[in-house]
Amino acid sequence: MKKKELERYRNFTEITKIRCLIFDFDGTLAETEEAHRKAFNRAFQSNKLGWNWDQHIYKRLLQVAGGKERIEFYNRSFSSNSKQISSKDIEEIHLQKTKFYMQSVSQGFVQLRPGIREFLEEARYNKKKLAISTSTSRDNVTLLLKSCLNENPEDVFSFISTGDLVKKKKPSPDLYELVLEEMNLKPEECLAFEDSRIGLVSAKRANINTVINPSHYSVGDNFDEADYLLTSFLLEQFPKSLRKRLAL
Ligand code: XBP
Ligand code: MG
Repeated sequence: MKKKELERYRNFTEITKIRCLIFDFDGTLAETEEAHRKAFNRAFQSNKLGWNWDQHIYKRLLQVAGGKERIEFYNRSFSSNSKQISSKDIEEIHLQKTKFYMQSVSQGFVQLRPGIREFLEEARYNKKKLAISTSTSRDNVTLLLKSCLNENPEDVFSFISTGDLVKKKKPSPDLYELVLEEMNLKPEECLAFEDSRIGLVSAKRANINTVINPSHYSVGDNFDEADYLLTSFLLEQFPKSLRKRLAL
């Protein structure tokens, strides 16, 4: 796109009214990845795999979206041929991991990130539509939101795009494109909120302007293409340009 056209496009997207805020889930709405990591390790232990993902390796593995895909990647890349496990085993181990993760959510070990609850309330009060775009499963989203928001997720989010609904997870744009399609929205009418590089790339490939607020595991990632960079979801700490864009 020529410089002039890009300028015109940028100005156009800047003036289009934001109708929908699309939130990533893990790492954005809530700091979930430490609970996921511990659940993976519990599942590896109960299957006597001899695997243990510490925080260092897990930061690298989070470049692979999807728990099952992450186990497959680790199995292919780090375990010797003799110790490689079958895709049936991976399926079973991921189911066990999800059970352990859901236990920790039910016990209250995972909470919304500071400011998220108030941000969602303010956005709804100002008649913004809300949506979710996440590589995790619908069950994981439902359980956490029910326990943290005490509301049915469907009453808060108009559409919840989850990993089980698309062929390609992040950084492919599929999860975000599904939100646009299902809610009949144009990319310039939306803002995406993400915590990771693969999430940023996914939203940008769907031509959606993206706000990044790094999470515990994504601090230091490359967010060059982000339209806004936050260090907090507390509204009073949003840059003025973002509050103006959101009309909040
Ligand atoms: C984060 C993910 C998920 C979780 C693990 O998704 O990539 O895979 O790490 O959950 P997002 P599952 O940041 O897009 O919300 O094991 O259920 O995949
Ligand atoms: Mg995320």
